[in-house]
Formats: sequence, structure tokens, C-alpha cells
Amino acid sequence: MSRLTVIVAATLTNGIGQNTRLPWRLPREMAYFARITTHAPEGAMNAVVMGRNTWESIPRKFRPLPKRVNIVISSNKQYELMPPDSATPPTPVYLHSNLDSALDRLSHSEWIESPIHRSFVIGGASLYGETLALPPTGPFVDRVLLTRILSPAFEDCDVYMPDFLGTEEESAWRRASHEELQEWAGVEVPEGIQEENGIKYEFQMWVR
Ligand code: FOL
Repeated sequence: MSRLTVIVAATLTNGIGQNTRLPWRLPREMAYFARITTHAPEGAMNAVVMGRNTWESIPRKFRPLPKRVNIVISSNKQYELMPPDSATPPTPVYLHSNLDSALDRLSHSEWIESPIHRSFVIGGASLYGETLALPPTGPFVDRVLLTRILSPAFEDCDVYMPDFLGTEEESAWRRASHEELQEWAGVEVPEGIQEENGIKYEFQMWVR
């Protein structure tokens, strides 16, 4: 397990959050996130790796994200993932104090109760930055599933993902075709500009 996929929804200026939440409500976009991150061959599961703020931003009833191995990173060693008396769901969830130790677990399949198919980095801003900067000598990000929010501009965002694309001329990233995205995803991905609640967006895949 040495490749990671970043999945993110971001505006044209890379806004991803506002007031500890997503800036928009896009049920079909969220369904895409759930479908892609869940889809795995029989007998395997995908992993979703997230920072503590992202974990807390997921509605209680949806966390840990079902049918996926959840890995949460928090440098606070006293951090409690769930109220101590809450019913323990069958979904595996691990707490790690840093990215390296989380990646260590992913590379040791015997430390996880289910074979891992794919690993997704699901945010937030600081984990996106840290994972996109990993050197290719170890586990690194070779793919970004970017849902580009085209309009409106959502100028009130207070969290931004790092600009991984840079300028077109010097970018190491190539935008894959919709066919490639569809093929890789293995599930239905709508093509072209989507619109929900007056918000326009597009499902993109970038590879390096
Ligand atoms: N990537 C994309 N493309 N869209 C996102 O909204 C997104 N969100 C995060 C990371 N990458 C993303 C982080 N935030 C849930 C909530 C917030 C969240 C991620 C996931 C969540 O509740 N997911 C449920 C689906 C719930 C529903 O159907 O409404 C899940 O099962 O995945």
C-alpha cells in the first residue's frame, strides 16, 4: 500500500470549509463521495484518513464512516474519538498521533482487521497539505479526486486547501479524462457540469 488518493470538494480559489463545516449542501456530491470511498471488491474495504477537525465535522450519525476503515489523526494523545459509553459500531476506527504512524498502519495489513483496497485522504486543510508534500519514496499521493465548485464563488470560506496544481506550465499534475475517472472509480460518475441548489460543480480527477 503505497499510493494515496486525496478526495476534496473545493472552490476555484480552493475554499473547502466555513465555520467548521462544508460551505455548501450538495446531497448528490456527498453521495459521490460516499460511493467512491466505499466501493471496494468483495472481502476488502477502503481506508479514509482524516484529521481531527474533519472527524468532528462529520455528523455523529455518520461517523465512523460506515463500511470504511476510519483513521483519525490527532496529536492530542488524550483525545477521545467517541463518548466512552457510546455503542461501539462494527466499523473499524483507529486513532493515530501523526501521519507517519497512520501510514505505518496502512502498510501493515496484519494490523487491520480487513484487507485494504484503496486509501483516501479526506481532509482537512493541514492533512491535505501534509500528504500532498510526501516524497515519492514512500506512500504518496498520486491522484486527486477534485470536485471543483465553479459557482457561486463562496467568498466567505475560512479554510482553504493548498494549491496543489500550481501554474499550468509547471504543474506535475495532469487532468485525466472522464473515461479514466469512470474506469478508475468503478462506479457511475456523472460527466460535465452538475447543478444542485443553484451550485455548479464538476467531478475531476488529477494524476501525477
Ligand atoms: N470530498 C468531496 N468530493 N466532497 C465532500 O463533501 C468531502 N467532504 C469531506 C472530504 N472530502 C470530500 C469531509 N467532510 C461526511 C460529512 C462531511 C465530510 C465527509 C463525509 C459524511 O457524512 N459522509 C457520509 C454520507 C452522508 C450522506 O449521505 O449525507 C458517508 O457515508 O460518506
